[in-house]
Parts: sequence; C-alpha cells; structure tokens
Amino acid sequence: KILIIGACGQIGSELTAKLREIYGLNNVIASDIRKGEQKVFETGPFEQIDAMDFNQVASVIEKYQVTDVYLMAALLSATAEKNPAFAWDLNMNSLFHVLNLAKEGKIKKIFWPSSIAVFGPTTPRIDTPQFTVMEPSTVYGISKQAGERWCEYYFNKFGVDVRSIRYPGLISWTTAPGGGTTDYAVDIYYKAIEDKKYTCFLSENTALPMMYMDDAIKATVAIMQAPAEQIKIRSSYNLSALSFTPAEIATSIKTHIPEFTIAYDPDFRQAIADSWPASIDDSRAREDWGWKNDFDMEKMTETMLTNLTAKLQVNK
Ligand code: VAH
Repeated sequence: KILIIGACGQIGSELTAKLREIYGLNNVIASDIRKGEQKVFETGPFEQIDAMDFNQVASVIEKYQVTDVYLMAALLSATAEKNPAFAWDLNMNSLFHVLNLAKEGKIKKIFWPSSIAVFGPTTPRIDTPQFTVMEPSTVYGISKQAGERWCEYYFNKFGVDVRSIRYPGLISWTTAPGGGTTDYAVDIYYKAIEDKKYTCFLSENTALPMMYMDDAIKATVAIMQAPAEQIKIRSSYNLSALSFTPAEIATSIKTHIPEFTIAYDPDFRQAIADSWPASIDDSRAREDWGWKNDFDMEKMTETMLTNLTAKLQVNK
C-alpha cells in the first residue's frame, strides 16, 4: 500500500491520480492536513492528518499496512521566508517521522522531494553539477539541504531506502500552486487567458530551471520503480528539463495569444530567484535510472493554454 502525505498540494494531487492509475485506487491512500477539493479525494481512501504529528502518521501506516510513503508536505520558498520557524518544523519533523518509521521497519520505501533551492548564490549557476558548492540562502533551501543530508545518513547508517529528486520549478494546470518563487510561470498562463496581460514578480531575464508537471510525475514514479542498486545517490538527484526567463515564456504564449503583453515588477522573490541556478546538469539521473524529459517549452505552453482555457470556462 502507498501513502501520500500532502496529497492536496501542487505535486501531491497529480501524484495521487497517477499512482492510483498505476497501482489501483484502493492501494493509494491520500492524506493531507486539509481535505482536497479535487474529486480524486472523494473516490479513494483519504485520511486527514498532520504530517508533524508522529502518532497520526504512524497510525495511518499501521491501519493500511503502508509499505511506500511519498512525503510531499512542505512550505515552499516564498511562504517559508514569512514563517521560518514553522517552515523548519514542518519540513524537517515530517521527514524525521517517516525516516524513523522506516528505520523501525514500518515503511519499506520513501520518496522525499528536494529542490534546486538547495543551491545558493555561490553555486555555479549554469549547468549546475550534481556535486558542488551548496550555500542556500533561503529558509526553504536550508531545510531541503538539511533534509538531503539526513536522507543520505539514514540510508548509510540504517539502510533506509529513501529516494529523492531536486525538483526544478514545476508548472501545472490542475492545482493552483502554493507560495513558490517559480510559480510566476503558472500564474502567467492563467492571466494570459483571463486578462491577456501579466505583471511578473521577477525581472525579464531571470532564467530558472523549470519542468512541466507530467515530467516531474514521470521522474518520481521512475526513481521509485528503479531497482535499489540503480539509485547510487542517496542525497538527492539533480533533475532538469527546461530553463527559461519570463521574457521567453511570454514569447511562447504570444505565439498562441498575439495580444498578450507582460510587465515586470520584481518583489522580494527576485532575491530568492537570483540565489538559484539558471540551469541544471541532470546527467546522473539520466545515467543511473534512465531519466529523460518529454515536454519542451512549446509542448508545455500548448498543453497549459488548452487545459486552462477549458478549466477556466468551466469555472465561469
Ligand atoms: C518554489 N516551486 O518556488 C518551488 C521550488 C525550485 C522551486 O522549490 O519554492
């Protein structure tokens, strides 16, 4: 049985749907601190739990005899800057609970998401290597770097089979994202359809590593399905697909919506973006467990605009 913690989030909600498609509805238990609005939570097993509460997590694992846990609950970069103590507690305590349950033999396999936010202003910014200087300057990045260190420690010391990916900015249309710096790349599609214009909170030449959600879900399933001996990196794998600036995504949108215009009004999130890489070298993920992305910028823009237009019509 599979448990997803944080199933209502931007990644969690799509991961729940995909895992239920692969493993069967009743073999995938969705959980979150709040009930999701998506129908996927009315159709399959759902538990309302606080990822920071060890007993609640342990009892759900016991109740369903869970073997695999995907821990997707966290505070993202922008929100974490406003709530440092809570962000540290949520991001770290939830991880310790799951790692300790695995150490006690209660869980067989764990997926834990890291992020390109583990890199900082002193990290080489172009084609950032798998192993390099990492001095994250955000609350979120610090928690992700610490989490990677603990994942590798629990694997080396206790044989815990925990697997991790450093997600780039993720773009999707099904669930509104919550508090990420890269989320301008989601907002821009909504505003392009609704208002034909967008004021971007990052400057026009801010290049960031990005990926369409379907690719991120594909990578998550792939790393968890790979034989353990193929997972040679137990901190977290670099993963990459796209790298683009707000100006470039605006140009891509204009090929579909010619009257679309963009303005720039950088806010506190500009400093967060400036501390992150522009592009990532993910050759180890490609070598070790056969990763490759399917979506390029054009395919992503077409998919986003098509699906969002339908979704926004429905909600009118
Ligand atoms: C954020 N979307 O912006 C997340 C992600 C790399 C960025 O971690 O915080």
